Amino acid sequence: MDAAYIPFHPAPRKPAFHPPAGAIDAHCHVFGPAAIFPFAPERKYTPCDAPKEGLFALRDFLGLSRNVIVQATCHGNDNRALVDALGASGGLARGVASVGVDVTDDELDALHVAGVRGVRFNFLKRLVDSTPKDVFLAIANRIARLGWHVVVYFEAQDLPDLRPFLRMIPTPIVIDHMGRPDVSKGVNNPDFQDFLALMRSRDDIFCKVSCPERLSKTGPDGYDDVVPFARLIVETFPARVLWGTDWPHPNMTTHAPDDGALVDMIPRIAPTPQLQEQLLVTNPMQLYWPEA
Ligand code: 0GY
Repeated sequence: MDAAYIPFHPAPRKPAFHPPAGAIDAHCHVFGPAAIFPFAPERKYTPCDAPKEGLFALRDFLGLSRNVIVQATCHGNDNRALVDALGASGGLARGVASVGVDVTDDELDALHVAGVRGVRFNFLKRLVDSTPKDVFLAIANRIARLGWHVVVYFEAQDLPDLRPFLRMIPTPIVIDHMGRPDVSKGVNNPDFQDFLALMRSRDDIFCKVSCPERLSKTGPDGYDDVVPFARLIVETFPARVLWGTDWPHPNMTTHAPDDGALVDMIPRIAPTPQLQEQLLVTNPMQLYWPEA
């Protein structure tokens, strides 16, 4: 583990909010254990182990039912820890993988059988070396036959450059962490208005209203400055929002968020039972368990 790395919260509180039956944590990770699933040599950070047993115990403790496990950059394109967790989940987890353009159709088919339903394209320079957009597009075109989607992680200032690329993606798109707005600027700032325009530009773009702990300047436990952003997205696009814990919260520099406090934000960003059902059950089921 890196010297300054902050491990996940050791004892989150029991949330006061009871998620609806079947609620899905649609953004979380598994790390290692490194002794079995080594981190990638090209990684930009080395986290603490955060194996599947911890993730599944947290799911149950928080009153959640299923997980969408997203391949994190510290494991590169080696999806073995992810596939192992999916296999151990008893059908209660689905995955988003990272693959290179050299992945074979047989490898993609095997990932599908394991429970993978998407690939992630990461544009954060502090997390990955950059990949040319035509390589990402080639991958997107390869996975379209499987009915998968593309998960994209970028920051607000990168959106103008990414817009033509996003227009060309032939599958549904899921955007991580609301496109990382600068929440100190308020919801009317041009960057966030651009993000909303992107959401309006296609009816198959989904948004994770996740990661208040990364975006907030006012901080825990309420992360009050993030609420107006998440709530506006939920109320404007109720059929295209997802929620996730982001456990085990890699690369936090200030604090380890209390996952119970994150669950207790849900009724503030999705204030009605119907919005909560869409956010936590209907929408992620449509993307990850469409057959159910
Ligand atoms: C997140 C956020 C981060 C890390 C990764 O794949 C990753 O390593 O996504 C981050 O550092 O902002 O979604 O886990």
